[in-house]
Amino acid sequence: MGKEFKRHLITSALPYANGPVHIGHLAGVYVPADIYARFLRLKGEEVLFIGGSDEHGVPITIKAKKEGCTPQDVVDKYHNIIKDSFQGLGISFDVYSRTSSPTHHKTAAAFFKKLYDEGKFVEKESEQYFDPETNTFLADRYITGTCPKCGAEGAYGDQCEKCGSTLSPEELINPKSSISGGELVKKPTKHWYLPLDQYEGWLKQWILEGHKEWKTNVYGQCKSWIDGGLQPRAVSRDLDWGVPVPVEGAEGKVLYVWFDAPIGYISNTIELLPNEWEKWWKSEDTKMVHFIGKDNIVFHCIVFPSMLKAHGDGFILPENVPANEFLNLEGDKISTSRNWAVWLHEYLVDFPGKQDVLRYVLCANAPETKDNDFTWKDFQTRNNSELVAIYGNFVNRAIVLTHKYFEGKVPAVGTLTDVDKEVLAEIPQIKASLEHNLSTYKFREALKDAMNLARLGNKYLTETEPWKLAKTDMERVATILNISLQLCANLAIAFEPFLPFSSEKLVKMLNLEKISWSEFGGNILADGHQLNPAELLFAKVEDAEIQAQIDKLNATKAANEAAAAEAAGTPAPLPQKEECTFDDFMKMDIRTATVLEAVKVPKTDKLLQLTIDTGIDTRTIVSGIAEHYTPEEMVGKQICILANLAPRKIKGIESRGMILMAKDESGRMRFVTPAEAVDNGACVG
Ligand code: B3M
Ligand code: ZN
Repeated sequence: MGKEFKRHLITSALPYANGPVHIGHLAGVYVPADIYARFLRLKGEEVLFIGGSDEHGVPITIKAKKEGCTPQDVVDKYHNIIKDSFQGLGISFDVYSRTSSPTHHKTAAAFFKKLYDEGKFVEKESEQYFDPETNTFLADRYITGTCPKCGAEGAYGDQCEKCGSTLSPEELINPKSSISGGELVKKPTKHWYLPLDQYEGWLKQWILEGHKEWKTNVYGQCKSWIDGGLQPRAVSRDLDWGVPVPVEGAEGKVLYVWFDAPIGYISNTIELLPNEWEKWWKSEDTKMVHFIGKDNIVFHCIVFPSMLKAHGDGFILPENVPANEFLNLEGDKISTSRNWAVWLHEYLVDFPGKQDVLRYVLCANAPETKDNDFTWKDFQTRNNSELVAIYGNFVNRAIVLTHKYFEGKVPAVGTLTDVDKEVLAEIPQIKASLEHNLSTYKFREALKDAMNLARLGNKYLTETEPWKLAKTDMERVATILNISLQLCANLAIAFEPFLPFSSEKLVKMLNLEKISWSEFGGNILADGHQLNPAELLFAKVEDAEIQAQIDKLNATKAANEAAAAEAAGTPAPLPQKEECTFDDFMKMDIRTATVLEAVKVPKTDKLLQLTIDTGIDTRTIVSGIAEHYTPEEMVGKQICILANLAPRKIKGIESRGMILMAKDESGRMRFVTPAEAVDNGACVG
């Protein structure tokens, strides 16, 4: 399988610090990267796993404007939320820093300066939109106007959110500044461009010839970019938030966020290992792998490598970029702006101690080859019928029975039967498959392998039934439990990259010091080894927990629909009221009745005084429906009333009950009537 490397540099995309991390980020980038890093560490490899927040770029400045704070406040807030939640999920970064750090500013500026000094950039002046009121050039996002494609108002200079078209500010009809609301003028401004066209031949060689083994989605995107012809890319922007362009005459200009962010991988290495970072970045013995989502492919496969190549100085290039597709949520695209997401920091609060369940489900459903869907029902099923029923159940039975029959000491094996031998022979086979899949970034398949090992154990115990043999054949029981416990120890290793919290628990139960990949495949526990008491590895996820999450999403959906309807000028129905109990409902005496007489209440516009036959009596009800019905329209109508509403005096008239009316958001009111005539006094409910 190609070259042997001495060490592994693993990077994972630096999330923008303008919002928290959600399950889409996790499934696409951080869970697979962490699995890979943990696997290699378990194998005893030298590993460096780099993470950090991407704290520059226009979205952060927009967020700051919206929230009325500084960009620094925004990134401080989200950097901490993101960092803590990653830690909570066991993402095992060796360093998690940020691109607003002084080390990064210094590193990124020096990188730019070297390319600048060596004439690697092309300087170009172009006409850009300028807002005279705020005296600034505007980033595409700050320019709004009418969409040329669908005619929607409020389209951005880079995209119309209504029809999804990618736009350039030039295409917008009647472009305005979204900051001042004012007219824009065009003004010349100078920027530096990385001439990607000059790297085309080299990229062709390196990727299209040299990396045919890359995932088809990644290779395909690279090929279509390169075949389409590469253009010079601006690497600076007129903006006041970012790394200042470190050359004279560049006041008010910063490095383009996609120029500085990947350098963040280098800066974060320098921050952690100021004296040793070069061996990670400049040695052919280092294997670098970038974990990213599909929207970042061009930057990691084409732009950043071209930057590294331009820099010279022996920077290595990625050996692989196993980018993933996207994860959807309950059939809908995950969206930060629509709050359609499961946020990691909220999950950790809602499901304490269940980090591994999320890791498991996200890996099992990882969008490795196509977009995939996360549903809460699937989350529950995978937990209850896989983690609890197979893995957890097996481990629990093996350890509990050992305590029951052998005082928690690993019993020695006796004569092995064919069944025993078959089970033992399967362990190294599963290991080989697992190792192959992990090494080739097929994490879903790898997780299946690990689960197959648990299935093997579960099936073995179910078939051999040691609890029955305990009455007659203790030697056989000893053999079965020894083999089962060896399987448990192997499972702790096999699952460690995926489910580190559970492996740690299992290692404790098995009273092991440390586990390593090299032990995987054979006997790990010595005869007579003392186990600790059994604990449950996984707990069931109850229907109510799932319902609570679904309710939360439904509330989001309702809020989004209301906002969309409001924007479109059609008011949406009111959201559902607070829950009431069955008993609350049963207290209400709702019944059918017929209007006998109706008159307007004098000196009012809204009130009718109605005489009603309720089936149990004849009574007066005053109702605010005069704007919707004339007295004549009401007479003879069968209606529904709340009969036991406490009597109230309205305009001096005692009203006993209330007429049930349906009122829509436009304010129109209609009384509620049975579909067909029924006796007066029939109870509704
Ligand atoms: N912040 C984009 C993203 O989160 C970007 C990644 C930078 S990696 C150097 O999708
Ligand atoms: Zn549009």
